[in-house]
Amino acid sequence: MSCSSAPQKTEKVTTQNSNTPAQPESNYVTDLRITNNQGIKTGDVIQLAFITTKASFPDSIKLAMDGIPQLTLKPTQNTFDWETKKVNPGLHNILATFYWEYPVQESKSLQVVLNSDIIPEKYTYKVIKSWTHNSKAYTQGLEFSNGFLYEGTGQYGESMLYKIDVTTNEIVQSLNLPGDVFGEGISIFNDKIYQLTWRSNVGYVYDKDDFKKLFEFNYPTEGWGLTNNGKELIMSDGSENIYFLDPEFFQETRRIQVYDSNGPQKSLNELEWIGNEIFANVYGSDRMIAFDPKTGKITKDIDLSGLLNPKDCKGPIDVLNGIAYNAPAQQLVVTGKWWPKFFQIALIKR
Ligand SMILES: [Ca+2]
Repeated sequence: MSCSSAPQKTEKVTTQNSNTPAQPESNYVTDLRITNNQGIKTGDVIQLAFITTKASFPDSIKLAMDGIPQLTLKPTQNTFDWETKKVNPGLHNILATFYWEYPVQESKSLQVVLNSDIIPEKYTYKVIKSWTHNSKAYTQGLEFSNGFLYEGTGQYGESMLYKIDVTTNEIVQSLNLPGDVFGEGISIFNDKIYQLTWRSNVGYVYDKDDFKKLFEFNYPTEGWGLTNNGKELIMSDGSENIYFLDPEFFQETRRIQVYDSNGPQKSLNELEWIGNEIFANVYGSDRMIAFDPKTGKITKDIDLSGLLNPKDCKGPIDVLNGIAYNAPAQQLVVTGKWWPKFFQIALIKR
């Protein structure tokens, strides 16, 4: 076995360590730009051009995206191409390092937005059945566990967590949140219930059986939707970002940016892991989307408009929010904030 068969580490480009001698920095590159910077999709070629004050070209150029090396080339002209095959969609930071006669070098940074190369499939729905939902529930989180439906609600002074026996539609366990927090998404993992709050940067972990609070955790963003994949908690914050979090210490392990072929999908709200995809409500709309948890590329665009019949709406109604999937029974249930009904639906491809 040769030395070269040792596993290769992913090399991160880091800023220079103060213990290593500084490389002489040059200032020859006056411009570096992307010349096709409109609607670039993952897998497309990015065309770059640079201008220098020197008559010769640099010995080499190395490109890194978000700290990960991507490309090394020996330029023979002031333009070059970069294929973006394995990169996820989203806003990325590019660092280009130009190497002149050793050890002279200089770096230039710029940003690029890559849209998804997938056009989402369009879906509509049919209602399998509907039943009463608490029209005072400002639904923020919805999840099945062992056939029970758990709901987390929002509003200051009114936020709750409760457990519904779906055979009787009765609340069998409930908890009021402190009056100064606005409850958000919930998810159940390892017999614990996790519940986010909107702008308090605090989340709660409860014992699933008795709703006893076990501990609190903190996070730097707003809290919106929450789900899990059996290993990680997965959180939205109202932007296009989805954060994967270690459930023990609630540290971010990675993130994706949710994009379709036209750009970012912001306002991602309640979440649900279904199969190998994450489903999400889009805040303020009747749309639900599904996206690939590895890449953030949107795969399904689901139009849920028309679910509520106006004659069912006796009080105030807010937006569609709340997705729960009962995997053993293959039941997909949705509702909305202050909606009078739950709906079990089936998705229909258009
Ligand atoms: Ca959910």
